[in-house]
Amino acid sequence: MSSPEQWTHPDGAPPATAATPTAEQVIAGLRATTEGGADLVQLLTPEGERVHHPDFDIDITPEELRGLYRDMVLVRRVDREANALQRQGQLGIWVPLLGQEAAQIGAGRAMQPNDMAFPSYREHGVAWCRDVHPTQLLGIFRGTDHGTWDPMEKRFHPYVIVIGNQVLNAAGYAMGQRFDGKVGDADGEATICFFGDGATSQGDVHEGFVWAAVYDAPLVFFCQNNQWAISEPTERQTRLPLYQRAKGYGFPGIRVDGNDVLATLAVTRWALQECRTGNGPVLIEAFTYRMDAHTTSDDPSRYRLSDELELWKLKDPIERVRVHLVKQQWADQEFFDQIQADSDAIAAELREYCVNMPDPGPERIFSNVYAEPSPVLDAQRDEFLDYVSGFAGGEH
Ligand SMILES: Cc1ncc(C[n+]2csc(CCOP(=O)(O)OP(=O)(O)O)c2C)c(N)n1
Ligand SMILES: [Mg+2]
Repeated sequence: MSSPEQWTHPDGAPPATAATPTAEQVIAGLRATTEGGADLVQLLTPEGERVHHPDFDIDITPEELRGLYRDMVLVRRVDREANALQRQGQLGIWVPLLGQEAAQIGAGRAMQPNDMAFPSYREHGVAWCRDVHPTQLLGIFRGTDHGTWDPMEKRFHPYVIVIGNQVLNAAGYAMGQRFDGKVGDADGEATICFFGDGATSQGDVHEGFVWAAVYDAPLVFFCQNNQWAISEPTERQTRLPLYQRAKGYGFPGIRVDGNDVLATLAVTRWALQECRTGNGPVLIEAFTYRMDAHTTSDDPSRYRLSDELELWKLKDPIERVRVHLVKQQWADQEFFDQIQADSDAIAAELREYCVNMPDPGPERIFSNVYAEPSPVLDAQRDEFLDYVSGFAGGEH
C-alpha cells in the first residue's frame, strides 16, 4: 500500500489502515481522489520491495525487468530532450510525460502485436512501445504535420487533442473488432484507449462507456489519473474514485498504482486478455502524477503547492525499479552505463532531427485525407499548387 490514508471501502469494510475520513473530507472528495486507497493494485513499492497480490501477480524475469527499466529511462530522456527543444524555440509546444512512464510502458508492453491503441496527446511512452520512433512525434509539436507514422501498421492511432474524443473512436473500432469476429479466444484482438482524469467529465467518454458496454466491445479504457486536468484537481471531476464509475456501466473497474510498471503490466495484460476472449470492456484507473507542467505553455506553480510534487518524487516510477534491480543483483554498473549511453544517443538523434526538420511541401496537407483518391480534392490540390507556384520561392 502506498499510503496510510484510505478511502472507505465500497462494501462497507473498514479501511486496511489509518483513520476513516471525516464526513467533511468525504464530501470534499479529498480522500477519494488524492490517495491510492485500499483497492490499489501494487506489486513493487516505492522502496523497490516486491509485494504480491492475490489476483494480479506476475512472473517477471530479470531480463524482462531490465527491459522495462530501459524503456522508462529512454522515454524519460526523450521527454526531457523534447522539453528542452521547446524551450530553445525548436518546438512550438511539448506535452511532458514526466512521472507517467510506468503507466505508459506497463500498458504499452502489455499489448500484443494485433491490439490497437488510441492515445491522447501525452502517450509518448505508448508510442515507443508501438515502435513509433520519437522523431515521428516531433512534427506534431513543431506544427508541421499530424504525425508521420502509419496508424494501421503501428496499431497506434494519431494523437488526439480534443479531450475524450478518442474514446468514441476506440469504442467504434472495438465494436468493429467484435463485428468482424476478431474476439473470442486467446488469438483474438483487443483495443486500448488512453485518456486522462479530466476527460472523464466529457460526454464523449460517457458515450464511449455506454456503447462499449452494451456491445461487449473488446476495449480497455485506460485512464491515467495524473491528479490534474491542467489547473483543475481531480476533486473537481468526481466524488468517488474514478475506477468505481465502471460499475454503473456494468463492467469491471480496477485501480492500479500507475507508478508501478509491474502492476500496470499485470493488470493491463489481464484486462486485454479479458477483452480478447470476449469479456470486455474493462476500465483501468492508473493512479499516477503529472510531475511537470501540463504543457510547456503552463506554469503549475500558479495552482499547486510544490510539497505535493516532493511527495510524488518519493514514488518515482523509475527509481523503484532501479532499486529493485540493484537489490536483487539483477543489474550491474555496466548495464546502467549502457542505458546512459543509449539515452545520450537517442537525445542527440532527436535534437539533430528536430533542428534539421524540413517543412513539408504545400501538397502534404492534401495527402492521407481519404483512403481512396477524391477527384474533387485532387482538383483543389492542383489549383492550390498552381496558385502557390505563382509566388517567388513558391515552386514545389
Ligand atoms: C474538448 C476539449 N475541451 C477542452 C480542451 C482543452 N484542454 C486541453 S488538455 C485539458 C485537460 C485534460 O486533462 P486530463 O484529461 O486529465 O489529461 P492530462 O492532460 O492530465 O493528461 C483541457 C481541458 C480540449 N483540448 N478539448
Ligand atoms: Mg489529468
